[in-house]
Amino acid sequence: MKYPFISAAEAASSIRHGDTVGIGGFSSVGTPKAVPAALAEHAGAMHREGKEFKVGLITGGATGNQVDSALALADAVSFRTPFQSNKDMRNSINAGEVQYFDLHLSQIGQDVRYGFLGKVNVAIAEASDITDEGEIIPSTSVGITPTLLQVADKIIIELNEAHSGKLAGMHDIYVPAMPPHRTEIPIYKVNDRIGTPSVKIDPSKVVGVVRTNERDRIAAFTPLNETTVRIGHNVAEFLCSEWKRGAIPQEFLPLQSGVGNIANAVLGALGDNPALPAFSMFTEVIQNSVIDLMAKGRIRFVAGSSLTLSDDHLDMMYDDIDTFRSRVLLRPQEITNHPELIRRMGIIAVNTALEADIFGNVNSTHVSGCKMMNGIGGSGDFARNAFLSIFTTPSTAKGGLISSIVPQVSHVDSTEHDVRILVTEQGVADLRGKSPSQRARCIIENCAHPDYRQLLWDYLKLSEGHSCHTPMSLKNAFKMHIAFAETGDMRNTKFE
Ligand code: 0RQ
Repeated sequence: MKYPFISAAEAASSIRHGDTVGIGGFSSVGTPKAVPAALAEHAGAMHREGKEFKVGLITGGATGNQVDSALALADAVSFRTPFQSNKDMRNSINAGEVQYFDLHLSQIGQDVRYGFLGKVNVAIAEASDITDEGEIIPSTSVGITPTLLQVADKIIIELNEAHSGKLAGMHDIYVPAMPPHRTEIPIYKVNDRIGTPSVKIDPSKVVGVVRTNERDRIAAFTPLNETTVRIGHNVAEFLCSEWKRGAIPQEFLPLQSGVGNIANAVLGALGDNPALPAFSMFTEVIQNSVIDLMAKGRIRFVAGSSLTLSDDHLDMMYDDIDTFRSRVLLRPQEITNHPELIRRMGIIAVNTALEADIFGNVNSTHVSGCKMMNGIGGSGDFARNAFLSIFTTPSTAKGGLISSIVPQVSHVDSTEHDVRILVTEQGVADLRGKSPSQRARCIIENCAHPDYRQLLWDYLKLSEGHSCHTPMSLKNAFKMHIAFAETGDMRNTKFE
């Protein structure tokens, strides 16, 4: 071993109050585990001595409990970017204790290299192996780890022996050059390899290597229900009819699928639809359903940034690793989500909305316009640049008290210009080539829940006819949200 072995506590003690710490990992996997926990303990000890201790936290995406819960509960984070999906971190963000900024996931790596977020003092990254030359083979995700290792002053490596010897050869590491010297990214097909299988680092920066032997703990998905099954079916039927009429090429196009329960259900429905040909995926997160569909021969190849798999699915892969190694590529999120590549290869993107308005603007992040849920993730990267950008949502939330179709979203993540198709369990709204008032009719008719349809027609009627392009009533646009805030039920809305 080229680098010294140290304990997690020794590693954590090299981190100072005020440091910006870059922690590797993506979509809750491939994140370091021992050092963040030790860092939380170190912060707690400093606080008990009456000393200040907070760090800025930059990650690739979601990091799981070992990082976000531990550090949020220890009150050890000053700022956080770009994506989280952890209850404790979410509470700290919404309480104003952590300054959080939400960014498209394709941008965070380059923002770090551009110096937009200041200096990164320490990078902590999980490796599955370290080569004899001292190069790092990442574990189950790549995220922005290559960038963090490149820019940080100090490097701490967690060598996770639970993955050692399994993942070598599955990574394709490529970091674009700095403008104005950047050239095209030479990926023309999903399975083109352009990078290296490991990350080269400067040995003089390495503080030490901490040994671990622990898998990531992936939360179980909520079982499919009637609503998610219907949404999946509607997406699959829509894509099938587009394919049959020749709007999607015969060999089909690569697919991106978002995170969460609904995305998992949609992918399952697409894969199991016998009318559709087997397809490839160009996505960020490789979820359980992808491995199931690969085993059935329905997905030919997948490129993503993380293997966000439960233990049984990771075992399935490890048991047949040679086959999977030839059909799975793990790349930095800057590449998996790159606008140039998404547009070039004609990706079909399917992401989830919290709410959508009758014009097709989508809110993926903020409950009632103010409370952060997770972050925009890669949904914006894909939605803007996709061949077809589809958003899905159940037509209601919280047992029908909330309509997910509203006159005006309370926060905008993907604009009406980026949303081509909206799907709920009620049906499909194809927004292509439609004006705002045509879109409003199409969405109310096809996507709104019957309990809310008349309310939305009423809104449209009183907003139209005062010589404007987009039928909108400033007085009434948020009345449904206000009714929920005041009475706990959007059905109590009274328009003026
Ligand atoms: O709350 O858990 O308390 O019941 O929101 O909703 O229906 O379980 O949906 O798990 O698929 O997540 C948009 C959050 C959906 C996710 C979002 C409440 C609802 C529930 C979750 P409870 P569901 P999902 C690429 C793509 C952004 C990032 C992204 C997400 C909870 O998909 O984070 O797209 N997307 N990345 O009850 C109030 C509403 C609501 C609502 C739902 N209108 N108002 N609450 N909920 N609608 C991948 C990456 O970026 C890595």
